[in-house]
Amino acid sequence: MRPLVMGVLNVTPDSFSDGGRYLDFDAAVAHGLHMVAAGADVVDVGGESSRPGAAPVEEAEELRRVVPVVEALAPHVRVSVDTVKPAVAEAALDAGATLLNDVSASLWATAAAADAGWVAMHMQGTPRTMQRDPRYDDVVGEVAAFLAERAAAASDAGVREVWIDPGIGFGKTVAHNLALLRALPLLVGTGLPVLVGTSRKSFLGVIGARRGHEPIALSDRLPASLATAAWAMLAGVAMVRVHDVAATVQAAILVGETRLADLGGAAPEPASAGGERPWR
Ligand code: HH2
Repeated sequence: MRPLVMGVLNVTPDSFSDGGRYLDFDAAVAHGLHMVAAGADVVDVGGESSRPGAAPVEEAEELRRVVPVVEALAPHVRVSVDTVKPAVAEAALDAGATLLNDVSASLWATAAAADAGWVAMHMQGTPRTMQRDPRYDDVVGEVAAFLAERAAAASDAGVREVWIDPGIGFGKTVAHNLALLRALPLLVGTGLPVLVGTSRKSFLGVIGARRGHEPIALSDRLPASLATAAWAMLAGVAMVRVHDVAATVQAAILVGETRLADLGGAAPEPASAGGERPWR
């Protein structure tokens, strides 16, 4: 069984990678369907950029961007909605989304009310200011404790499918991102399904550049994106969030086969006794 691939669909003018390309309804739906054809297990629809420095979007505008696209894609694929606004989350879940991707890790009550899955992502600060001077005493310990606390709150509130995500690039330096990637086995060890998004993020451009060379341009970060996705999947994460679906699905299939070979052909068991885990 291979790890899952979540395709990014930003219906925004200003997302850091695909901003402006899918703001139009027809272009957004076509790209969503293209990712489905390429093997995406989930399409993550967002109407507000969370890149560093991004300006907030009015609720009415975010609803206008997101809801029709969710409605059009939901018959074809599992749709998640990437929002921090309860009203947008409710409308998208009503329109057919079944997973709430919450970078604020605060909307679990909304997920519980709709009986939807919920992703708790860690972020230090807000998108507008988060990259100014992120600091931690112990980045891995603090992120893991935060996610465990939010996941427990969501479970107590009745959310039956809780995901955790360390929030690569959200209030983190290059060193913080690397420490969290190295520590993925620890998050996987909680028994909760882990989601990770490294795709095209700027730290890849810094680390992947050869000594003395300029950081790698956004359009050239596929190899580094695949390398980190493969590492995350080998570390046991259940899903990666990516822009380049076809290439990542190919990597996910290979990782899935490798995981099985490691175990002598036996399917991996969940780390905790949590009942059925449909995402595995
Ligand atoms: N990263 C981004 C947005 N949403 N959600 C989760 N769970 N994990 C992530 O790492 C994550 C996320 C940022 O990427 P993108 O959507 O491409 O850009 P923007 O926020 O500019 O729209």
